[in-house]
Amino acid sequence: MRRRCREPALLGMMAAVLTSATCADNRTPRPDVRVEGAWARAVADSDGTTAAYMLLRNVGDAPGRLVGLRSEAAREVQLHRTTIDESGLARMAEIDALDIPAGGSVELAPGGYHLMLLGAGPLADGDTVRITLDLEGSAPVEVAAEVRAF
Ligand SMILES: [Cu+2]
Repeated sequence: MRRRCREPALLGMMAAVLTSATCADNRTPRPDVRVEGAWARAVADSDGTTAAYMLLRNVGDAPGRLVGLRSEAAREVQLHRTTIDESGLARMAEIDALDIPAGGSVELAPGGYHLMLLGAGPLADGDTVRITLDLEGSAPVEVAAEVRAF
């Protein structure tokens, strides 16, 4: 249930306090996903494959869900997860979505979750790759990932 908040300046002090309390109680919980420390690995090929990493922090009060990815710098961007199998080999697989808990964060880092950029490059140290994250229940987030050569 949503209720419109009235302009507190038009009301008395007591009414303003009551109004803001009412608005806070009835506000629809929303995810608010912020991105920190985004970077992508350099790639020499013009039609190469590379990975991007970042911290996804949800400062909102509802769970966030990453459901789509796109970039003008790549033909396709996929969400991947790396796991180690019984023989110690690293394998990665595409996953459909990634949940970011309310008030929590998920790290995309080498050896774990990452974004896979297919049909990307060349990307050199110091370049910037722009990636758009599509999230359920909130506006898309634009990410500027710094390209690093390591
Ligand atoms: Cu991958």
